Amino acid sequence: MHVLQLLRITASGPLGLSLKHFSSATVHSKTLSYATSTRSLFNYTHAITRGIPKSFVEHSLKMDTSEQIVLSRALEQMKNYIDVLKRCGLKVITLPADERYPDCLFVEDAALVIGQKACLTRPGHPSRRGEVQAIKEALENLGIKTQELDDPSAMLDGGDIIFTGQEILVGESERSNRAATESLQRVFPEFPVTSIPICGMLHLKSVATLAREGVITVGGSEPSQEVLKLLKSKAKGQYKYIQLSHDQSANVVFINGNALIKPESEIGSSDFKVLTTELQIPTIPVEFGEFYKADGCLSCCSLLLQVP
Ligand code: CIR
Repeated sequence: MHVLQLLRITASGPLGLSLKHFSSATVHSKTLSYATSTRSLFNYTHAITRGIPKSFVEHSLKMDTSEQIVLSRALEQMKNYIDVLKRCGLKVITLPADERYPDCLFVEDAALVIGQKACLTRPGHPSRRGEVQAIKEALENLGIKTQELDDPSAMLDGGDIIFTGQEILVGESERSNRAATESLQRVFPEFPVTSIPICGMLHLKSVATLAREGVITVGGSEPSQEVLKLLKSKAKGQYKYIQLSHDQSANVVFINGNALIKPESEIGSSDFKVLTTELQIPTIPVEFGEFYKADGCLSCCSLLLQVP
């Protein structure tokens, strides 16, 4: 019964994948029962993205400033990213760029959306706080209710949040703090909110994501291995963990039965092979090198929504 449900969804997916594509997959039974019970939480209809301001090139926040961003390439990569979102069946709403906010294209950081409820964040870096208003308006225009963090000392970036369907994992980082975790728990009392203290990376999602139902990918650096230990000991749900060599390979976007991953040219053949074989769902490589220069991961440029 579970197998049939999973196959049927995939077979009728927007990419027109065949049953054959899936028939050889061996899916762990725990993962499978989880997949069927939380499936609807990861079926999206819309995505919000945002244009790239010219100020992104010189003024976006960067941990390493040695590599120059090429705007024309970034524009091309964003166009391709949006095309892929559309191929996954999403209607894409692209908000205009705002020159005052060089990092405004990283819309994931401004809200956590689950079903028809959104929690607006309070980005940890002051230069990013003004980005949230446009996201609030866009969400409300789509009929999604927004709530704010109720503690003025809370700091939160969406890049620190992994929603697994079973719980909300929050990286306690330089951008997100314990007050935010506690406040987020009050906004989403229906899910446990679990705090994961991290260091040595920008966001939790810089090194770990939910790559499909019940499966978390994790990077290979030493700080990522610490994250893996904490996830294993603190997360309340049961997950299969896929370990990769490079941190950036671990940021996967799970959309309507597909996994957006980085291409072999950006993550190397070994991680690419692991992702394309072990995830056991269709994988779509998306070039993202220009955004990585400003610490952007694949997930950061879209907010995925279920619009009724
Ligand atoms: C920043 O430092 O805030 C941006 N340059 C990068 C944000 C990336 N956000 C994400 O991956 N969720």
